[in-house]
Amino acid sequence: TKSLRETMKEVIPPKQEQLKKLKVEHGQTVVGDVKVDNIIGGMRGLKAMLWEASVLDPIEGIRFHGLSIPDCQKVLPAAPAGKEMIPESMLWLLLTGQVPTAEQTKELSRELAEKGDLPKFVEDLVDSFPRSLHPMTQLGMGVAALNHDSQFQAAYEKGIKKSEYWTHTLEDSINLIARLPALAARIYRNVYKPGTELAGVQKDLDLVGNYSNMLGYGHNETLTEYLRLYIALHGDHEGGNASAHTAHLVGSTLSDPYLSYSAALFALAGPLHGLANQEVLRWQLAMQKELGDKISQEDIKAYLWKTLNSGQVVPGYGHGVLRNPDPRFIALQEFCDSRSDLKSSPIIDLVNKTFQVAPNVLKEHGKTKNPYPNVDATSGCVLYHYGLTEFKYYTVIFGVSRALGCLTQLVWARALGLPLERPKSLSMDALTKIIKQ
Ligand code: FCX
Repeated sequence: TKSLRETMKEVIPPKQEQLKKLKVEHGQTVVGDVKVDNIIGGMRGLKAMLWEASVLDPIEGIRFHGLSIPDCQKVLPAAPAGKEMIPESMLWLLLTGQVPTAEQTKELSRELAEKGDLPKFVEDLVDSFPRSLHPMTQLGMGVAALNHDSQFQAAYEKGIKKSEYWTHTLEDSINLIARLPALAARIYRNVYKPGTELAGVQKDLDLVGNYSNMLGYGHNETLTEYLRLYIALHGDHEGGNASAHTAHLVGSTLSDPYLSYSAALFALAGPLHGLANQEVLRWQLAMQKELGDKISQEDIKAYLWKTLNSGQVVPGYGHGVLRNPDPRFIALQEFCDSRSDLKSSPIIDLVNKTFQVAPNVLKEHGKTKNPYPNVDATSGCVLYHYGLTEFKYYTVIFGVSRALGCLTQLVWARALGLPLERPKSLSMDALTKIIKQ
């Protein structure tokens, strides 16, 4: 069977050809207009970025190299004793566009475990942070510090050909993904369980098997399986979202993968993006506290209106692109439905009940373009159910996941020789001048 590197060497030349052809034959073809609304509206809907691994359809949701989430759940290999697709098989798909065999997936798990230990100075750095420093700040700083060992940076300093950039970018990306569980688990231990022992990386476990074990949940196979699914599912969501776009922008300056992904993590840390999963749980628990045990649809409706009338958003609902329930939300709901303990969990029940009511309330409210749940509407609740109740940590798990897509695109950006990103900005006066012309 072919290795990941051999596969990449095979799939890159046809893509380079495809790009060349696009440039030569269609370089001047118009694919859309730029409206003033796009310029002042956060560039919504503007087709202005190349992103190879996934495309987001407003109705169908995300597809990874053409495969929908249910497709991926069918074909992507699981952990040896598990059923859910694992991040390693998703990473292989994102990078190569091909579904890996069980053997290829296992080999990638082995490589990641082999490379999973943190350098001592990063352990010391993370241990020196105050416990009160937000876990996302710690994660971003830890990832940036890992660039001490960047192969790309070392090779660039020595002087390498542009055509070789991608190989070093790939090595850095693999090393970074391998080290994320140890880094993220160390942050969890330091902040929430200080003084307790932290398990080491076990060479025979898959990436999430190790992560769950280091978090102290290795004994809970359902939670470990959930984390496998969650981390594989969140891996990529096309290029325009804030974290992916940030990684792409920073990477386009030839910053190494560690610095690029560190920057992306600080975009993920915003409440309108990755922090939403922490907000959802806070909001649902406040609802539970206020409304008590027997909550009716009318109660939920009234609570939703209270949130909206106080000028706040309903966390976990709405999306910049999606206009239907997020298939990632559906996949996580199905996971819960298939396990009796989760099905009867009060917090998961409340998420379900909210889903029955919220879309109509949001439609009536009439502001959001998408009244349906996004993935964050449910993602934290299973963690909460199993005792991982520290909300502030939830975005870190998202951060372990999003590396798959952001780093894949960095490899492709280097393989395709994509240039420095540099859109044109305008002042309002400059814009008005153009409008008057
Ligand atoms: N509750 C109340 N109002 C909402 C809303 C919600 N869930 N979602 C959007 N709106 C409002 C917006 O605030 C905006 O109001 P304004 O005109 O007064 O500024 C109006 O509806 C139009 O927004 P819309 O175009 O539909 O949405 P945007 O693309 O601007 O924003 C996000 C998309 C996701 C930021 C928005 O829906 C939101 O704030 N949702 C709640 C937070 C959340 O769940 N974030 C997670 C998103 C995602 F999954 C991720 O990236 O991680």
